[in-house]
Amino acid sequence: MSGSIRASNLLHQWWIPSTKLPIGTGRRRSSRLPIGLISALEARLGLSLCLCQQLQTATGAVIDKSSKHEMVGAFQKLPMVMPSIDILSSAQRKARNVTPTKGIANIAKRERNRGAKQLDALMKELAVPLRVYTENFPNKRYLHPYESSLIELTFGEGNYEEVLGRVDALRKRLISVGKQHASLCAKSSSKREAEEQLSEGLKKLEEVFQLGKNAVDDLLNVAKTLRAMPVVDPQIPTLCLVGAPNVGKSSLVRILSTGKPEVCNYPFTTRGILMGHIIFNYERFQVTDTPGLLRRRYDDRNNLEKLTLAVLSHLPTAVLYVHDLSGECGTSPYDQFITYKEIRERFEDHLWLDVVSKCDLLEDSPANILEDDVAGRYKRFGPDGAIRVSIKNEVGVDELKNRVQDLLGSQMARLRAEKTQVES
Ligand SMILES: Nc1nc2c(ncn2[C@@H]2O[C@H](COP(=O)(O)OP(=O)(O)OP(=O)(O)O)[C@@H](O)[C@H]2O)c(=O)[nH]1
Ligand SMILES: [Mg+2]
Repeated sequence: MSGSIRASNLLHQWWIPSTKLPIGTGRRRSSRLPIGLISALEARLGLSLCLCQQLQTATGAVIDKSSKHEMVGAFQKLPMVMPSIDILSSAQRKARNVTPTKGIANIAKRERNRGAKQLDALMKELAVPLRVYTENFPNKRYLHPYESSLIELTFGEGNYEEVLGRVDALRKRLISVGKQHASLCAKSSSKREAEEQLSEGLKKLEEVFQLGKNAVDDLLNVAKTLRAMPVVDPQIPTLCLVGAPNVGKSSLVRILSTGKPEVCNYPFTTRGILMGHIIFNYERFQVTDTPGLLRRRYDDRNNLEKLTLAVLSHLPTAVLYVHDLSGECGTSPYDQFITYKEIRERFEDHLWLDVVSKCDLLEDSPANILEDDVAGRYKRFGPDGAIRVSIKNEVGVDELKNRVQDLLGSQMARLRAEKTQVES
């Protein structure tokens, strides 16, 4: 990240509410969006993410058997970063209050002593908080892979480390300049020279800090962003809604859980991982809504799509895969089929439930053509065993809830078995 500008732009983009998007409204019935338009939308939106935390859970253990429990939840333990302006003013105030060592009768000596001590104090007051930050912000290599992916997809590869590197470089420069000027002051031959050296040293330290202070403010923004990310407890069974953009994932999250993600008739309404909770028989489960997946190679996917894949890769979720066979969503059933096959194969070990959404639109849908191969059957019925749901007409909702409850029950049993295995 080249300095503060990139970081602050990034963080600013972050919160562009999707309601400001140029097309579509929730009331419009039809929006067949061609892939070209979807790409244009993406370009317009940038690849910024909006990670909203609707509900926080206690942090807990990790499914990855090689990881330690406390590895999840690192973002909630980040040190509080003070704005650079506050660090500077507090350091200057404290340094000014430093008095010479008692009992020095000689005026020149006393002034030398005072000057050197004040410069030393200013240097330390500026450098110590920076050391605390660089030592306590986690090294991405030791984070849980989910949190590590969040950092990478959020700030871009290497940018988190780059901000920390700039803070550390500032700390080192402050120490070097502070020591040099304190030493010059201590060597002054007169009271006047000591005063001049002190004033010169204070000015120089302030200059150095002013020059590098953006690094501290960037780190403050990084910390704010990371703390606001959703906390997922991998010990609690989690349902992850996956599917192409605009197929009705968020609508299903709204009826299944406490999560209230935005629902709109355009792709990539959901721009981050959203957490909700679902209670069955006094048992609490997590639900994550994710950004939609388009038919394309991994390298061509945007960071929103990669975020969805990171959840599936690194968290022990059961999948609720949503298919819109009406084509209303803007992605053709065939393209959904191709993406589905890829994701299903890639995450074959996940517990899984397929849902065909918007079934109120299916009867007269042009996608209802008879073809007898796998893709043809998919276009008519969705994957084998898929249940049909319409939020609009309230069809299949009870069955969906029952099947989700069963799925999460199985996920719970699986998590318990894995825990027992790890413990024994
Ligand atoms: N006719 C009909 N429309 C539905 C149904 N469920 C959802 N929709 C509409 O489909 C559109 C997209 O719904 P969302 O829930 O935002 O879809 P999404 O998959 O979360 O979309 P992204 O977050 O953009 O990926 C909205 O206009 C919904 O009102 C349904 O059962 N029937
Ligand atoms: Mg959504």
